[in-house]
Amino acid sequence: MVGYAFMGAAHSQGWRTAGRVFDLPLRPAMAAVCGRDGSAVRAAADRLGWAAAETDWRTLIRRDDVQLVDICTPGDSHAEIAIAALDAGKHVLCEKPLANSVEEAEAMAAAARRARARGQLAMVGFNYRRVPAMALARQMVADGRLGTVRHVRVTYLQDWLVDPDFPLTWRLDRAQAGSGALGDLGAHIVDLAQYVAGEPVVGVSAMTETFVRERPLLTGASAGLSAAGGAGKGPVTVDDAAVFTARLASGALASFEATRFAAGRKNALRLELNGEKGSLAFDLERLNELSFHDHTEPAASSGFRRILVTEGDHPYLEAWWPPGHGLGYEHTFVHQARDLVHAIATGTEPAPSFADGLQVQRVLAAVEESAEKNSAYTPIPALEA
Ligand code: SOE
Repeated sequence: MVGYAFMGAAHSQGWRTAGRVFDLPLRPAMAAVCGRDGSAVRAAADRLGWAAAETDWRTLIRRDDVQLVDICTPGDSHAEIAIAALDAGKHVLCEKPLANSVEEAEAMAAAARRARARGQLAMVGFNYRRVPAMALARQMVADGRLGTVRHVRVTYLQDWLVDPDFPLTWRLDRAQAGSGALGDLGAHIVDLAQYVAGEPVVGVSAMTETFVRERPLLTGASAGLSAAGGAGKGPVTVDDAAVFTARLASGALASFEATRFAAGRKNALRLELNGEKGSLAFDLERLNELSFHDHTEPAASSGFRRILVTEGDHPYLEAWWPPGHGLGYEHTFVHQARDLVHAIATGTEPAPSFADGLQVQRVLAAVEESAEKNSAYTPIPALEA
């Protein structure tokens, strides 16, 4: 693994746990973790359960005991590390968004295609696909329970930037993060909407905004989403919020909102789909539940009902707790590790692949282009076959 902060800790949890809960065809061994600061990375290795620590990712990807490289760094290093790791013969898991630009994502998808021919796999870490309720929602849509889907409505709301004195962390620097709420949160909801609806976004009309354009410079390190600022100020070079409407290939209309300015909303990802035969609704803050309205039932007795997604025959739940004993955020990373291990053992293309990550990157770029052109409708180029 490269990187060991918030996402590195979450992925480590996944690698530590997957083989202890699920019956896996291969057993992940946590060989080495890499970071630039020697003593900090050694401490992280001990804390997170990695056997060794490295301070140079180039050394890490050359290790004979490394077969899979998990990239949990800011977006500006994804392309270089992923392409080098694939070229060195390793499988790769890369945190979302795949890259900071479409050009980088194209180069990564091309490297993944070449590596696939040699039997290597590359996957993007869109972990919310691995919430059991989301996998169930996708199944229900695919099984026709909603009929033709007309609307997809998704919001991803956080509030850690409401305070204008929150400092300039790497997430607010375009050079490191690529974009702001758009790439960090918008990427998740674009992927999730497409995954659940089973249809790609084909065009967008967007607005983005940076509400606070200067912030205190960071003093010290930032942990998770918290950080301290000093006296001087610097420019925010990413969006604080992105709002966009979209068309899906099927003709459904979708709306997306990604913001770090929704006071009181900590990690509120909500999704609703409306179809001819029914609707589905989900709220990440109640992630063991899925609401379903069956519109084919008599109106007098129909309405949204709660499906408690904790049954042994719900996705991923065969190996967890008895019904009603729910799961949380961290389990999505366990499921991600499980799915990738299965893909590697069977040699099947993992989902989401780097090609899927590239397609999301094109949607993000189209959102930025549309916002620059006063919300002009901007089509998304289809993936080459
Ligand atoms: C910060 O906004 C963040 O940690 C994202 O980067 C993650 O992808 C998301 O899962 C939670 O919020």
